[in-house]
Order: sequence, then structure tokens, then C-alpha cells
Amino acid sequence: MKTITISIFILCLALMIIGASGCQQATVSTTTSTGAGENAHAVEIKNFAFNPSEITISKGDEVIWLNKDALVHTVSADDNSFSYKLITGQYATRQFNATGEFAYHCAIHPSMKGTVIVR
Ligand SMILES: [Cu+2]
Repeated sequence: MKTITISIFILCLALMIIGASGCQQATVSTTTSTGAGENAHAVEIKNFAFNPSEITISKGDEVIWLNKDALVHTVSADDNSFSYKLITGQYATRQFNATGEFAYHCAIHPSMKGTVIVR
């Protein structure tokens, strides 16, 4: 009987430690950031268009493209420096570390065009 009590005590202690470390991990993940001074800007892909089609960001910022259409689109740089194929609900993120204007399009639907202006 004594050994059972001790076993339960150790089990409880172990669960407390696991529980505590689990909470700690959750706290860390909610405070994770991409870095100092970096902002993320969302561009929705919907109804065969990038929205907003033109976006102005600061150097070091990120753009997140999210495909909300029911079919596949791509986010392809006109200069071929990047290309992301996105199925429904998928997103792609890119950080822009150089200033300039970066035109992109959908390789599947050439009428879909967008520009990222980095200042
Ligand atoms: Cu498309």
C-alpha cells in the first residue's frame, strides 16, 4: 500500500512537470515574432485577383499571399526571382530585403498582376 501511494505521488509530480513545461512552450509560441521591426502584410488572392494588387512596405517587411480562391494560383515574380504555387487555403511568405518595385503575376492566369513596392 505504501509503494502504491509513493508511485501515485511520483506520477502526479511527473504530470505537474510535463504540464508546466507544456504551458511554457505555449507561451513561447504566442510571443514568437519574425524579428525586430519587421511587419507582415497580407495579400488575398480572390476572384482571380491579388488584393491589394499594389502594396507598399518597408525594407525587411514580409508579404503573405493567401489563396482564397477554389483553384490553384501562383505568385510568380516577373524577373523569376521567386514563384509560389498555392492551392486553396495555402499561403506563401516572402521577406523583401531590398528596396525597389517587384512586379509579379499568376503563371496560370496572366491577367492576374501585382506589385510589391519596397521603400
Ligand atoms: Cu491564377
